[in-house]
Amino acid sequence: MSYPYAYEAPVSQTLFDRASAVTPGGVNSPVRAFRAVGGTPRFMVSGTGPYLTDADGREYVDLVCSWGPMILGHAHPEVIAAVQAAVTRGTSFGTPGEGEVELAEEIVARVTPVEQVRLVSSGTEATMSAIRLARGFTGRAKIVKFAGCYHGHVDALLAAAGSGVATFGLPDTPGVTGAQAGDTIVLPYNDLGAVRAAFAAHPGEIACVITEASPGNMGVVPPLEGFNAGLAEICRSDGALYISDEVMTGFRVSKAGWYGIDGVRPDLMTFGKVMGGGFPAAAFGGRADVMGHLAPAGPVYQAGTLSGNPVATAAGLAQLRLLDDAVYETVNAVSAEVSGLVSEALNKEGVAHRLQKAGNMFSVFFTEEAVTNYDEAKRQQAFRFTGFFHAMLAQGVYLPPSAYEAWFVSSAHDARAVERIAAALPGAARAAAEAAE
Ligand code: KE4
Repeated sequence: MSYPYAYEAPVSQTLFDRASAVTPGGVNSPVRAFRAVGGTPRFMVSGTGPYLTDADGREYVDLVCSWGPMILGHAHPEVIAAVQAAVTRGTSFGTPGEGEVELAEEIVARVTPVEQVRLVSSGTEATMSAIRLARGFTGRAKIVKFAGCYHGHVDALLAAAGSGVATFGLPDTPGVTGAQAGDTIVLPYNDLGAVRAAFAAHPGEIACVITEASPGNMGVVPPLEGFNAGLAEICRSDGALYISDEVMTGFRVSKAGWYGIDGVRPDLMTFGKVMGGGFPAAAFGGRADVMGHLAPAGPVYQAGTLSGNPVATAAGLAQLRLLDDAVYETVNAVSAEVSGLVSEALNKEGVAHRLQKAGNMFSVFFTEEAVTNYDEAKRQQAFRFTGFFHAMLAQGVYLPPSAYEAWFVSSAHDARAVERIAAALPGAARAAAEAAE
């Protein structure tokens, strides 16, 4: 099948060769390197609305949206204007500023469990700080996370499951020591029995459970009915803190993130992506009595040179203030339309798949079984995603370059963009059908 774009991307390849000479793997974040799907990572030069344009001058409909932040589409004029106004007043003062107060007030107003919030510069900082705060508040060392959930590159959270259900984590990457992973218990997702067993094995010793509010980092694997509520109850009865990581879902799946969907009240929450409007801004927050333990109010140290940066907070505030009910209705509708088209195309080619959604986030697993945890996710025929990905890329649709990521749309994905996606799907579904391991 001939496609509008050749497989080769010569200018991106030249840039990738240059990047690889000075940056490990040629990228500043591993998933961008296309290692899971092969081929040349596309070096993007601009974005507007639902579109990205790469260094070879090729335009794509973007279904990554910078891994979630660009919910209004790229270069939204009102976000750009807010940034332009802020940047002309200076870029960083290292002092408190009104913008960070306004952004904090916006988060507190939207998400009821957040009584106090601290701004940071990345989701990793947010989860790292929340874990430290939970340990400092409870005086306990152990933490629970779930296999397949990603919370940023925090040492204690880069742990793989130990040998048994309630045994301690093993380092999941070189550089993380046994001591750093040794207090982390890694459990199967969506398994409250395993959580109860871990707490029974370590009563009064677990500082917190951290979970993605609705996981998107193993592909989209929503919590089963009652799972998050069960976590909150188990934590409450043992005196541990329930941390809901909403870096991906926060302000994306509703005005109040996943909390706005399931209403389960965490003790602490983490945010990022959408709240930064495309700039490095993230946050963690929750119960005032817990947050009050943070320096300088309390003894748990946490800090950041660019925390609450005036330009980043201007971008985040501008974006959040534009995210009204109408925008969420649009994003939800576009997501439903696109995901429906994907499934329809794969069904026409007889490709076994599970389309899984969490609000307006979705992803495709090439398997017939429902995917409720990471082991089940890994049983999919991921080689079919590779063929599907490259067929879409060659037709001008940019998917996440991994079968284990969420797909994202924006309110800027209009009928023309959806038509472009629909036109590319038959060829991609055929490529998935014809793919061989
Ligand atoms: P950052 O440190 O990348 O800002 O956030 C870490 C993080 C924390 N929690 C959740 C639920 C997340 O999804 C993330 C980051 N997500 C990935 C996408 N799977 C970011 C993309 C990347 O690593 O390049």
